[in-house]
Amino acid sequence: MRDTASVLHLDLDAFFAAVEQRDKPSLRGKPVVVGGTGGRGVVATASYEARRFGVRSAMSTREARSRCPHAAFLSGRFPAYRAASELVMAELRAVSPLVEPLSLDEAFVDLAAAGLPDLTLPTVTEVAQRLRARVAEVTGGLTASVGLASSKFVAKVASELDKPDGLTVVPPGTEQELLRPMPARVIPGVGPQTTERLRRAGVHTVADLEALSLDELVRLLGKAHGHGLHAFARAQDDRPVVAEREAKSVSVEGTYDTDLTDRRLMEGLLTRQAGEVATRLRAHGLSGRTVTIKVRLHDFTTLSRSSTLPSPTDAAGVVARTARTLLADLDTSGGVRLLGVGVSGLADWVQEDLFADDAALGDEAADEVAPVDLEAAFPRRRTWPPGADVVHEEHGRGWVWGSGRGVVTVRFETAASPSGPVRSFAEDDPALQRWTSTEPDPGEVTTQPLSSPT
Ligand code: TTP
Ligand code: MG
Ligand code: MG
Repeated sequence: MRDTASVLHLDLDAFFAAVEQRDKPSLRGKPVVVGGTGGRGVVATASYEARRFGVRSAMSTREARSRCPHAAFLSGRFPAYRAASELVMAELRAVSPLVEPLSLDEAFVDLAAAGLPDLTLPTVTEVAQRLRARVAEVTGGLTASVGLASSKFVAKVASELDKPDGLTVVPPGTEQELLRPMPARVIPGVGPQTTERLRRAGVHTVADLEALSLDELVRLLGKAHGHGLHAFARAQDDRPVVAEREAKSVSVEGTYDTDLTDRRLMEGLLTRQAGEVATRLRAHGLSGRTVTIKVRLHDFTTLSRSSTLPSPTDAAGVVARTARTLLADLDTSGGVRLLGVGVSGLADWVQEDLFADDAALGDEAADEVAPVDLEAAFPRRRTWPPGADVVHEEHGRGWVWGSGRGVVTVRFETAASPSGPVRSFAEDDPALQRWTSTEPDPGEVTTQPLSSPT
């Protein structure tokens, strides 16, 4: 832990929903829910107006609709979120070379590496306020909340305290005072399981945790976890801000006594392994963008292939499908002795299946997964998902307000226009087209070989 409040944590407010409100003037100040809009869809995020009705991330969209029926339910525009994220990260890197992104909307910045004249509270506070203003400026009005503290742990806790659009500075020396009344789950690595185990031991707050001896904690939670929690409970955290996060991954593999030759069997095994990987990801509250398969052939040649998804996933189905697609490209006719699936590029937030209504794979990639009935299992992307950008020959740019029964309703407005009018068209009206920026489509999957045969 340092003696200056020079670790900055920034997190955008209601990120996906805020981007939607920026680009759809009629939704500003209104409840907006972004996520899967189909029957089994899950909420990715909700605007603060919708949160007032109890709508939360990871809630089923069905539940969200019943709590806030008048909200706009949008299916999400990943390219727009990625573009906004890139602008924000560039602003952070202009402040300090040491920036550690945690997800699209969140990063640590080490102000000790920023070349500031000093690291006193007034200096770092001013840097943080200027940064918040710059973020709003370059993104066209997105707000960010910031925490400043002497460690990553406390900076991250602090950025949550005055959300949205807030700044919390924790003066060095006051960390424990701040943490003690908080629930134990604010500590990194204390997920639902640990929280439950601690609860049964009568531990609810950080102060309760601090009262346990190292021995007691190790007995309760094991050596590594126990030591970690003992330190965190005392606000001790020396983790450095690292610009390139090490490539963490979660993987499962199996070696087989007899060489596998049946393609369907291999696909079945990969599917089961993908399920185990997804379970582990969920257990740690993680998600990742890169799916890798490892295949060792009868002659011990080891191949790995990976594919990067447009957004992080912890969904068994998405991992399994991607793994099977990767397998389809390999010649395994001579037999296989080892198979494995891994997910890397991990983010510490869960991208619930935001695009659950759309096929997560591009059509081309999906076509390669031969043995299952694809159309039934993963229907192709709908043409007019709510919230999608469109352009009409006569009326110009707008977004899909709703569709069904052969009719698409569009609101004609953009970030730069006033709130615009609504008009309906036939679904197959050639004058109406999906509008895409130069960014790749959310359905796109890029495939690149990780390594050649070894
Ligand atoms: P968060 O920063 O956790 O949430 P938020 O920015 O929407 O709201 P807050 O003001 O509380 O920070 O996540 C950033 C984005 O990540 C969020 O806008 C949508 C996406 N996300 C999911 O897709 N699934 C999830 O379960 C969560 C938590 C976030
Ligand atoms: Mg956020
Ligand atoms: Mg975040």
